[in-house]
Amino acid sequence: MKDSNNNKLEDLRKEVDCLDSKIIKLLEERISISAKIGIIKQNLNLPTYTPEREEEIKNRISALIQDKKKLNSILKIYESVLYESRAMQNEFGEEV
Ligand code: PRE
Repeated sequence: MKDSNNNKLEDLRKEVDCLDSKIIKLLEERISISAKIGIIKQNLNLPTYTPEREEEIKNRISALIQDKKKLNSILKIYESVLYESRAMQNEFGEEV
């Protein structure tokens, strides 16, 4: 029983590692694109923070989440993603 639980734990952690690798790749891609958006906004003299676009993103992802029990957690994660996206636009916009 203990052995089988240990094996299961190891397998599940491997799955988490595999998902983390994919998430990191996608987050890096998202940040790069957001930095490009940041440069265009700078050129157009637009503010980094666009609340109506963030609302649209949150509504869109809320509709995509199938298991509504996970909705609040995922929305919280997205709050951080958007917060950091804005910070990156301000910090690294010129480098991309
Ligand atoms: C982005 C970042 C900041 C804004 O407040 C809204 C959205 C995002 O990361 O999705 C990108 C962006 O700047 C934009 O779409 O206008």
